[in-house]
Amino acid sequence: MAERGEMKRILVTGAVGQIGSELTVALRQRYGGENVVAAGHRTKPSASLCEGGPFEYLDVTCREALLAVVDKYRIDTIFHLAAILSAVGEEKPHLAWDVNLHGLYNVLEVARERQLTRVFCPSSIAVFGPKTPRDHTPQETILCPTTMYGVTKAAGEMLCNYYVQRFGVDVRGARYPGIISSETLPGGGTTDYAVAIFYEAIAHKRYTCFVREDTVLPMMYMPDCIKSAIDLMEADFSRLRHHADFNITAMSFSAGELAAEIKKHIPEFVCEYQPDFRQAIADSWPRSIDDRAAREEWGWEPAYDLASMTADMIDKLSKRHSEGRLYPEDRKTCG
Ligand code: AKB
Repeated sequence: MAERGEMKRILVTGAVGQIGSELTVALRQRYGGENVVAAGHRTKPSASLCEGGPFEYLDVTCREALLAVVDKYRIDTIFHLAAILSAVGEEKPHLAWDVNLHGLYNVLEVARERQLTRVFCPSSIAVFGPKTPRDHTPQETILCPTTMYGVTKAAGEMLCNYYVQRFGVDVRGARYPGIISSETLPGGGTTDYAVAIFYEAIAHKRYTCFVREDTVLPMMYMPDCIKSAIDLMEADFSRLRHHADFNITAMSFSAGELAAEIKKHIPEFVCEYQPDFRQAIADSWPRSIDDRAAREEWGWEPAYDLASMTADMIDKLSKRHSEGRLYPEDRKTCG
């Protein structure tokens, strides 16, 4: 394995998405605005994303376009976040296959050809399926996903690990649970209810949840998600026994427990439950995760639990609501 360089010029694909919009800001604070190129596909970026550093429109399924951006900015590190999530993936399985696997293959090939320093590609709890133990799901266990998103993420992990072993490309990634965030809404996942519930509780004091009240899933608050991505990417390679498939979690709760926690802050809040097709997806995923490998190999430790995450979400969204800019579409976009 070649000596490992530093991350100096970073490209973030999917930078307009839920994780990308906040990770780009954090990376720019750490590595300098000009050194972090944000790339989005179709959605208009926020003004702050464009103003903080370079922005490019990029379709990751087009390798020439990706290569052109990598060469233009002399990129040495890619945080590859562009992906189709689980619920949209069930509605558009062919698109999920194309974006999630063809896009990743392009990123890995460009990384191999241009000898990039490092690649980050998030995986998901969606790699697991109904045959996987659902409580404290072990690091090494059955991967038999039943969604197209899960199929692409499981195959993607294996492809990344192959590039590590076969070509010496330093690819890293973790199996993220549902991510709860206050800045950008998630787009088309099964765990989206855990974000939507906050917006609706604040705007309308009511929410109709699309999974059952007793549905338990692993979750993580965005500040922990950002910290995990940066910590994993800055970890000493020689300590890593895993690469693109770390189990990772912060908390587990049912939809009913989340509603009850929100009610502590907004007593009038009422939550109803009308499960739809996403219930079957949620039922195929773990309830809780054993993330000891991540803790041991790169020091993973979350800061937020259900109570502290809920208090912070309500505080942030209430302030924005009082200023008339609760939803992302109420905020300024780029030219
Ligand atoms: C989804 O619900 O599809 C994602 C995920 C768990 O990867 N949030």
